[in-house]
Amino acid sequence: MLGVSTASPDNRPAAGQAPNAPAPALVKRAFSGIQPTADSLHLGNYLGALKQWVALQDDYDCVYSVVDLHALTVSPEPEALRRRVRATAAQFLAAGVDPDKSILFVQSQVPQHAQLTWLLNCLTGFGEAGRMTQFKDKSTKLGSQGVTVGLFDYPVLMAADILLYDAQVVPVGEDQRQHLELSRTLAERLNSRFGEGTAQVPEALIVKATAKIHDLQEPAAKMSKTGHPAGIIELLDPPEVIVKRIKSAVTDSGTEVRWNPEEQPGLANLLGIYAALTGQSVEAIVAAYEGKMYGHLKQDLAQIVVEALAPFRERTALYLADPAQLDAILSSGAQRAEQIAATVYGRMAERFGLGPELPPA
Ligand code: AQP
Repeated sequence: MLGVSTASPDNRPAAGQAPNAPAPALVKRAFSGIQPTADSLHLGNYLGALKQWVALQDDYDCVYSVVDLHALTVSPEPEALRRRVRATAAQFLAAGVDPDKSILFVQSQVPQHAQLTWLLNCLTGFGEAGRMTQFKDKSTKLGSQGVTVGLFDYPVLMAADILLYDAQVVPVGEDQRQHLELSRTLAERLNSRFGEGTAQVPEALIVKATAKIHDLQEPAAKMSKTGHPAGIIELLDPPEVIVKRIKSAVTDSGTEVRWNPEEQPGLANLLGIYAALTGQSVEAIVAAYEGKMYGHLKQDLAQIVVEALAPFRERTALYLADPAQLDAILSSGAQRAEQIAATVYGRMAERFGLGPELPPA
């Protein structure tokens, strides 16, 4: 926990506050999660989400989760899921998530996520959930035989993740905007049905420049764990793979380096990655490559990515070499997360009429 807050660490009301209301915190809370659906995260996950997570830690009370219940929607092998939970947590830590500042935990270790999902299911319209574009895209790819109720319900579980921590901000990439809107709608619905203060209405924190890192082979699509393998840069890729992927990235027609996302989306994607990793503006990069060819830019960018990811790979390996320490960090994080989640779930469940009534506020 960071800075000064009127809320106790578990967000219980301070003395003199109504027992059945969210505690007003001076320090805003951020929540986000990433699915353990691959052994390595990719550059889109890092630039779109994880980088913001790390930056928020100094100003926000941060809660970050390896969302393994979400990963069940792609039917992983049990052993692969266990391995990826640890690998994903190790990558959060290697990227700079600090367990002394932030709560870092595995979603399935806090039972209130599944419990609150049920309550929210009973407030979510079937048509409303069916309009989620990610569900439509994924279910089209899977075909009717492969689509589960879990995949359909994914955005409701995500709303539960966020509302359980009274989160004000949710750092995510552009692809999660619609899901975030549903979380906001459900929070507002809880407040209008059961009274203001039942739920905190969250805001998406989406950084425009890195909101959508594109697939290197298919620049119209987002870089994705389930995309074309040659279109992804995995954070744990060895240097030779990174160099090969960047050199073979699709860069549209033409040879000059310029910023034109509509006509040259492949090149614009490389410029965006370059800018995000070096902190330079796109204009400065374009000016520096005046008179040079795409090949020069790709060669330099490959070096920049290799150098940026080398220490990350080393730190991840160190965390993975000590699974007992990793498990201890996650177990302590789960205890801290559950303290908050139990209080918020209790408040919401009571308003639904579950369990004994609390004394009036
Ligand atoms: N290409 C991207 N650009 C920017 N942000 C991205 N994110 C994902 N891809 C990009 C952000 O990363 C976080 C973690 O996402 P997730 O693992 O929970 O699920 P996802 O969005 O489905 O990620 P993937 O890797 O792209 O997986 P699949 O293949 O399943 O679609 C989120 O904040 C997301 O916005």
